Amino acid sequence: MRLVLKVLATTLIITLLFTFVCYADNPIVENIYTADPAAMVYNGTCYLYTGHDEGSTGYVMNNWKCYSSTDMVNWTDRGTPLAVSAFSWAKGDAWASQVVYKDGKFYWYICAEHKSISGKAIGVAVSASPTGPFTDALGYALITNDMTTQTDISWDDIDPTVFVDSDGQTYMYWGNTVCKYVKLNSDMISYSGSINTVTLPSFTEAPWLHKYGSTYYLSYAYGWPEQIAYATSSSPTGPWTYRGIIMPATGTCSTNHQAIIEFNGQPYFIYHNGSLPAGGDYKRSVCIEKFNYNADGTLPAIAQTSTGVDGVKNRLQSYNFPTMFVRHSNYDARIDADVDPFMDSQWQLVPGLANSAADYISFQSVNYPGYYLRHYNYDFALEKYDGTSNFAEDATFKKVAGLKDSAWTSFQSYNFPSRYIRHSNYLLKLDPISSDSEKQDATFKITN
Ligand code: FUB
Repeated sequence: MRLVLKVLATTLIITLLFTFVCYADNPIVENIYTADPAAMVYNGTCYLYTGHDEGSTGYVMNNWKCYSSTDMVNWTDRGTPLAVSAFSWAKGDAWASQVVYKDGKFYWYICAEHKSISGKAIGVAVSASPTGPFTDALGYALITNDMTTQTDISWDDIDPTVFVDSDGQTYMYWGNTVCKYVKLNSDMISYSGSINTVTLPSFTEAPWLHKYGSTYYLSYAYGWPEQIAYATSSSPTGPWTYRGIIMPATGTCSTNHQAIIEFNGQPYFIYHNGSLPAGGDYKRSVCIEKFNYNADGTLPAIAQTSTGVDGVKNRLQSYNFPTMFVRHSNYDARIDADVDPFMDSQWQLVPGLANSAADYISFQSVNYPGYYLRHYNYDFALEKYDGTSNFAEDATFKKVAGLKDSAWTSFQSYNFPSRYIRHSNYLLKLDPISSDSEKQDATFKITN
């Protein structure tokens, strides 16, 4: 009996692990909500530092997380090396942060709510290791709200990004509504000169400074809901030339926050969205995309995907209209030829949301991560998974031999097993299937 219980417990654990860890390539962390990524490459390893969303209706953020990887696909949880409680002057709001390496030490620049000076403030912790332990390097905040008077808001001193240039000079940019910067001293915990400001179109927050070749890139969250835009310069202090939007906003959360790095010669764009089940504005998740610079050094448009760095994208080809593929279109679902954008017809086939046993699958949209194909009144829609069992059942299908041709595939509803996915007048429906033409309409090929 004990053994049976043990086997059952092990099976349950494996099932849970499979459900929460294995199937989705984005987001990269699925057991908690993570936000505001920053990343650093040190000694052949990429270290990813994130915020930790614990709220539902507002930001509840008490600590920062660390993950590491040597291939950008498999990530090791390095725990919680830093919390707001490490800063005696801070009282909450572990907002965006960044870690950089300089002269044998790791410096973690954070923002948090100040206990006695109204508003957000920037502090710095230090460690001899990228994974900590980190301790407050100053015992007080480096930047407080009373030092900056360009705007009346109390949350303008947030989102520090720190860049160590090849000559060793270090720069810190930060801000909300107004983008500011200082030159840090070589001790990394003080700065020289005055606080400068930079004018960027529709600057909201989340600056990130990096260099590629001899060009400096200042990317940032633009407008609201936030898109990610960037500017370039031949100097780390500007003047900056605005270059446009890199990543559009998506429906899963209003903020975005990027980190742009290169690892083993491959550039990566790291950001957050609300694509986990029940995810949203205060339950965000860190995701990663590969990209390549354009030949002229400009950044390409980068789409958010569910498949991330190495996930498999599939298409569903119609049996009787073989030039047509299942696509989403205005949150509806249909078959179409010449799908534009192509990604509207790409699906990530993941274990069924209601049942992850073999052959049960769900269809996650590749370019609308977190959105799944579900039936509703026997019609189909592309909707954000809200974590409910009702949604999960409507979005789960059993892969069976094609009803018209057993070399192809048909998809049987999980909660209405007498019905199958079919197209009818090019629209997807969930119908009982009996006639030969219905069998053809309900038969598909899973292709690339
Ligand atoms: O996570 C709290 C705040 O939301 C960050 O500091 C901003 O960049 C935005 O992502």
